[in-house]
Amino acid sequence: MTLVAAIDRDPAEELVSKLCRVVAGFKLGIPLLLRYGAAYAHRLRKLCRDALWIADLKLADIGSTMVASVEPLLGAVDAFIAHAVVGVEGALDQLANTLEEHGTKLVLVVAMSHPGASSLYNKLVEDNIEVARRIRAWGVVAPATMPELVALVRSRLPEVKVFSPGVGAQGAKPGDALCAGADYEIVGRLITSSPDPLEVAKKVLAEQKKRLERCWKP
Ligand code: BMP
Repeated sequence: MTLVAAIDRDPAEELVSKLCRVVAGFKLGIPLLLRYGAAYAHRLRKLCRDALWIADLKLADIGSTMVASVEPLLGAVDAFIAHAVVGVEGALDQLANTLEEHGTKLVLVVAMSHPGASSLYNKLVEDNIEVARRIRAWGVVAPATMPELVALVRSRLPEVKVFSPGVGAQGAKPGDALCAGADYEIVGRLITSSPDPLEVAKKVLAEQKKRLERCWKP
């Protein structure tokens, strides 16, 4: 399964129950977690235990603050997202140690999907990739809207899971990032704003499959 549903706003019990075993996992965003709290994330997880659960806190702080931020969600999720740009010493090293002690994974944002991000790139992305390599991140986030960056990240970090947001509401098509080497595409509003999220998720998966068949052909 190559689809992760991003849940950012609305109560999601029904959505999780419908999409459980259809999508690979769920990414819980800051707006949802602020509104409904950590206990809510623990409850959601129980509705679909075997999915890959990710808390997208977009951590970017000193180590001790990042560690304090993840504590309420330990056990509710399998992975946390932090920004690579904060660097290793005194920041991601402490977070990575804490997560490892709890058997929880670290996913680093190395490149973002919005239009303004592209002017920041080149050296920054290379630096972020190096941070991900040094800290042995389990996963990274790279933009479906810029498949060339997904391909760059994949070539530099062959063993790392690549998660790509930007499909649907931000303009990328299902399969764009997978064809460039991503493992998962993250889809939010296209699914969560639909009156029939299950149907849309199935359609995205079918489109991904079709596109992958074409892009891997010699
Ligand atoms: P949507 O498909 O509705 O655009 O949602 C994309 C999700 O991925 C949101 O949760 C957003 O915060 C996240 N995201 C992103 O869009 N771009 C990035 O570079 C990194 C993200 O985590």
